[in-house]
Amino acid sequence: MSNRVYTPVQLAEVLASMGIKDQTSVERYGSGHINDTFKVETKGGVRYILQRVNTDIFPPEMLKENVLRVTGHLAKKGIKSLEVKGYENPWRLYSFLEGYTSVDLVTNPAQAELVAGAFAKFQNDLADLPAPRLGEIIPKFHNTVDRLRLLDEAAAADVKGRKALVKKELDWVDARREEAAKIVTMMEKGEIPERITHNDTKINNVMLAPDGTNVVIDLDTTMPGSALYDFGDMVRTSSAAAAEDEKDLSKVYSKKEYFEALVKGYLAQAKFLTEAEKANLAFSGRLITMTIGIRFLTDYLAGDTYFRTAYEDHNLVRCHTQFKMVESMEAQADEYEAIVRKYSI
Ligand code: ADP
Ligand code: GN1
Ligand code: MG
Repeated sequence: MSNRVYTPVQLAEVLASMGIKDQTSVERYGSGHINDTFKVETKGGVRYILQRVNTDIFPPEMLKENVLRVTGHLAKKGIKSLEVKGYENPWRLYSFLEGYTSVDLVTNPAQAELVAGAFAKFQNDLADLPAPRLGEIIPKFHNTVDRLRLLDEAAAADVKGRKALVKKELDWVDARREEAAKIVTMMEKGEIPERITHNDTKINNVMLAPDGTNVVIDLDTTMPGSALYDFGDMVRTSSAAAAEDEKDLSKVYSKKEYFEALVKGYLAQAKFLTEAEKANLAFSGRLITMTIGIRFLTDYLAGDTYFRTAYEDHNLVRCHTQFKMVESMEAQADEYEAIVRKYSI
């Protein structure tokens, strides 16, 4: 969790180190859970995004190299991406994407279709990144088996005495352990290919413009992974009827029409997918949503050290929405499989 407080003097020093001296305001910005993000306004009217990378989570030098390689590759191909204006670890400065906005919740199917197409194109745009292999920023990031191991460790340690409060949630997880290894095992056997993937395909990591253009941002977890994890995380966030931390669970479910739009948008662009990948698209939504739910539960048990929280039970509330989303996807599993088949032909 990063709830650090910075003085105006500290922020001014950071900006000065990157050549910016005419700022008129530097304000907290966005709703990300990991990094510290600021919007910088200047006298000349040019705006920037200043970010302090969370170095408890990211190895800063590897991250810098990955981000520079990815943005450099996209720029060379003429693809609009984040523009790095300064990078002095752990701080970096991006040009502000003027005219683009991000949303935390999809409000119509067209938006879901667009987001899915954007992430598919992003994967395609990076498929020809020259060697060497991109650094594995957070090893086993979406490895559900390993996430279960970490949950078990946190439950055993029970540092905050919260285990007794989450018996129901732990039982919920236990009932679903069998499915956890499926994609990991298929990747190990070479049945599902490794690709360069974004790994955090939350809806608010695509900036949208009114003319329908978009820019994929938050490149910190771009690394070798599986297309299925990217698609699954889209289903988690872009088929959701309510926010990730909605307390009224009756409002939380996976919307079939948004799921269909995601499949349509993704398959229209992701021509590179193999049959094995297509066959697991619907499953990936359930798996990744469960995995993120497990991560929220783990952080709750560990005392809220990873995700930024705004109140005592924030991580538990987030865990509940994720588990409810999984239940909703489970209830619609046959329909979701049929939708994937419809667009796979
Ligand atoms: P985090 O890793 O904490 O999620 P992000 O890089 O996603 O941080 O940034 C948080 C939010 O800041 C984004 O959701 C987006 O709204 C905004 N943002 C990030 N980069 C830019 C940019 N270059 N221009 C405009 N807004 C941005
Ligand atoms: C974090 O940084 P942000 O808010 O885009 C997290 C993702 C989770 C997400 C849950 C590096 O993403 O993996 O899915 O929160 N990022 C990292 O909202 O752990
Ligand atoms: Mg983000």
